[in-house]
This record gives sequence, C-alpha cells and structure tokens, in this order.
Amino acid sequence: MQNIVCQFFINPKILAITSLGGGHINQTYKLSIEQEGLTKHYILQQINQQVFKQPLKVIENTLAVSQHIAQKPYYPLHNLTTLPTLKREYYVLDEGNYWRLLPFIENTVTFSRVENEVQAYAAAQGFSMFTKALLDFPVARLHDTIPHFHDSLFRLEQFQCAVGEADSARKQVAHFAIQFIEKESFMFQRVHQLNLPLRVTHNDTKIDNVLIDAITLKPACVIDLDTVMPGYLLADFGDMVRTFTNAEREDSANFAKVEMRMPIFQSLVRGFLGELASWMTLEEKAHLVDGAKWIILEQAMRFLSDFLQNDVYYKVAYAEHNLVRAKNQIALYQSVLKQESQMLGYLESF
Ligand code: ADP
Ligand code: GN1
Ligand code: MG
Repeated sequence: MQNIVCQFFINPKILAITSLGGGHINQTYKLSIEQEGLTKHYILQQINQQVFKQPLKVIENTLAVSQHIAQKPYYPLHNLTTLPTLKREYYVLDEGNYWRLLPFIENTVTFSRVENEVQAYAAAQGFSMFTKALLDFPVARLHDTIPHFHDSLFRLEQFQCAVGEADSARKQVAHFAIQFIEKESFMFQRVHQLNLPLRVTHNDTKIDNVLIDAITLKPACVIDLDTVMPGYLLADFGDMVRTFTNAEREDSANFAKVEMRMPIFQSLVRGFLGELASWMTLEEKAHLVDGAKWIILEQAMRFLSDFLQNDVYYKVAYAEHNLVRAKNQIALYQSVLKQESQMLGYLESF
C-alpha cells in the first residue's frame, strides 16, 4: 500500500495503516502518517469494483456533490471531499484497483445499532442537512453509479431468477423467506406508481454512514457518498427507519427481539423532518411509512437474493449470514405492519 500512499504525499512517513471493518462494500483503512512533526490521519479506501462497475462515475459524482456543498456558506457539517494526488487526480489506479483518499474526521463515532433517541435524532438531522444542501443541485448531472439501485421491480425480477437458479439446499432453508417476499412484493408496485419528484438522494442512509461528534453527540459528517444519485426521498427515509429503529443489529438471529422501536422512530422523524418538511411535497409526506416498508422489504429481498446466489455481493462471516439478515429484515417489516397506524398518526403532526 506504500506505493499508493506515495502518490498522495511526497516521501510519506507511514506510521500505521489499520483496517476499518464497518461497511459491507469497500475496503476502508485508517492511514496515519507523520507530517511536519505531527501525526495526521486519513481514510484510504479501495472502491469495490464488483459493486461499482464504473468507479470513475463514483469519483465524478462525489466530487460534484462536495463542490456543490462547498458553495453553501452555512453548511453545518464537515463536507467530505476527496483529496487529490500529487498529479491532481482524485484517485490512484493500482493493479486495476481504484483507491481514494479522504480526510479522517477526528473525534467522531459511528454506530451499528442506535441505542437511544439522542443518537437517532442526531443521525437523522445529519442526513437531512445533507439532503437540504443538495435540493438545488441539478439532479440530471449525476451518474447512476449502480443502475437500478432502488428499482425494486427490476430487483424483483432478479430475485425471481435467483430463486430459479439456486441450489436446492439453499432454496429449502430459505423457503419461508422466499414466500414472504413474493407475497408482499405488491409494495414495490405501489411505490413505483406514486408520483414522486426525483431528488439528489444519498441512497444508503444507514446509521453507520453518518459520523456523530463523540463529545457533543451532534451530527458531524455524512459519509459513504458512492450511491448519491437521483432517487426518491422515501428511500432515504425508509433506510433510516430500517437501520435506526431496529432493536437488534441487522444481522442478529434473535428474530423474536427484532422490533421497530416507536420512540426511536419519533426522534428520527423529528430530526429528519424538522429541516425538510417545508420542502417536501404532500405526496412525499403522505407516503413516508410506505417508504419504510418498501426499503425494508427490498433489503430483505437483496440479502435473500445474495444468499440464493451463494453470497457474491455482501461480505459474509458464515454460510447462512445473508439468510439471517433477510429473516431479520422480514421480522422488522412485520413489526412495522403492526405499528403502522401509530407511525402514521405521529407523522400527521408534521
Ligand atoms: P462502506 O462503503 O464499505 O460502507 P464507508 O465509507 O461507510 O464504507 O466506511 C466504513 C466505515 O469507516 C464507516 O462506517 C466509518 O466508521 C469509517 N469511516 C469512513 N470514512 C470516515 C471518515 N472520513 N472519518 C472517520 N471515519 C470514517
Ligand atoms: C451496503 O456500504 P454499506 O455497508 O454502507 C449496501 C447498501 C445496503 C447495506 C445493508 C452500495 O451498505 O445498499 O443497504 O449494505 N451498499 C451498496 O447493510 O450496495
Ligand atoms: Mg458505509
């Protein structure tokens, strides 16, 4: 990795390179180097080319977004900017792999599970500040870094192919989950038929993609900008409900404990809609809970498809990991169905 670091710094004195294992997609490292007698930290990241087939599109999108945000004098968060190489390029191509360098945002934390309302409020507020700063970005200028990313009807077809081609042992253990997704898949059609505006959306608003200040517990920085693309606000809201409100981590096998936690939902709504409600259309506001159901079900289907395809997409730690994730998401979906009227009731006041 020395070779890559040398393209960003002249004769760098590398003190450490440690792997940060949180995400499912990229290889992320914390780089520590000595600069002018001080220890400086950076994020060095290899873009996953199985997932992002055209990494230059990712680089272009993230640059365009951060340049736009840089024009906002009152942006309250750190603006994540990709750092240039010595040749003033924004990536290093090494043995066919694309690497980028980002500033390491100090004194922040990420969570894989929300523990309290304060965290939920802060994280939702962070994503809403990011979304708000991009409301006037020309949507058509962004590339689709993953085509059909939240196109659930397309993903449903892929899922049906995966079911058709899966080996019988995997299909058998996944029988209940497969049937459940087939039964509920009308949700995808329902969302598809809504008349929603295309906006610049993050598309991966999971709880560990927002850095929270370790001392003040205020939002510090929205990260993981690879999937910033034209999309629906409902998807971002839905992914927050999916990852913030679950009483368990997304890969917990303790399905009986999986639950959509109402107090966390309420804090999330306050954090997200406080900044954004006045910019949203009536259609968007009316269908926020559908957004949650849509994204939770889509995620269950994505994990299950990957299980049926022998785990080609998400990093897994054991053979049934993706199946467990899918069942966990199904349990969460069921919990949302049970509490749907209370959720809608709470949203009515915004
Ligand atoms: P992935 O696409 O694999 O999810 P992320 O960009 O989300 O990769 O990074 C993985 C983890 O690394 C994050 O959840 C966060 O904990 C940490 N991280 C990423 N970028 C930064 C940063 N700029 N400053 C501090 N920590 C970071
Ligand atoms: C991936 O990169 P990460 O871990 O933040 C995935 C999301 C899924 C999520 C499920 C590019 O997010 O879409 O919702 O895992 N990212 C991509 O945990 O597919
Ligand atoms: Mg991430």
